[in-house]
Amino acid sequence: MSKPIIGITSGFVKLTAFSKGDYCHRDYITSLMKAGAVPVILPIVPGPCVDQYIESFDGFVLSGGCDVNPKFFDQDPALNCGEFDTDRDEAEFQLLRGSMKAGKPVFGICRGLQVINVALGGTLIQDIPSEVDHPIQHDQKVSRKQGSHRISIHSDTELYKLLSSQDSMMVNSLHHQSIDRLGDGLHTAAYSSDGVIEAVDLVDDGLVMGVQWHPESMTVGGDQRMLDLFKFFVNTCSRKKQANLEV
Ligand SMILES: [Mn+2]
Repeated sequence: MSKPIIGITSGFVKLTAFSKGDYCHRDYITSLMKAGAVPVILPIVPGPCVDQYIESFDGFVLSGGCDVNPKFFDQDPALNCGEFDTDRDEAEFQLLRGSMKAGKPVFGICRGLQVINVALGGTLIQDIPSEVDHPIQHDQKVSRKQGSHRISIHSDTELYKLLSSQDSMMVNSLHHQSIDRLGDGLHTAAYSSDGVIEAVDLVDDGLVMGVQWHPESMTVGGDQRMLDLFKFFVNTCSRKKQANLEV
């Protein structure tokens, strides 16, 4: 069977007055290819394009990027909320909900995890340093290829199983927002020592998972367990693709 084709969402960036466009960090591409998929970067525009993406691709990575507009969880922007892109928020909510309906796997990374949570009715901590008691450093100063803080992993999760029953590990950390109240059907798969939720999966599903760290950069840094995470996702996409062909 041919390799699964995975769409990766992008962010809109302005480089100069003459250069602006749709951006996706190369590490997502490299990791998905290493895991056996064909990656495609998706320009993120709300509307009919997204529905066509869902029909055409075998799974989706919701990538990292700017903050989520707090209006989507009924809050005004806190003083330390960063820039947001409302069009991207809406397009990614549409992509997630449509993929769930169509049974296409979704892997949310960093902002992607937060998008999944808000799309399912959850709320976010808009700025960890000002809203969490005794926060650890979630905006690490070392290379994004290496882990900087520890997470604890719940033993009743896919994450625990696919990491060979490890109950803790080191992850990198490049975020200042995180999940506050969980969205419908989500449960916590991992958390850091200050109580910040670092991974979720969708109860009784196995098709939606999200992590707050950046496994794509640790994979490129040579971390085998992070590559296993991508292989798990890509294998899930292959399995679903096969099942859809047989229908
Ligand atoms: Mn973190």
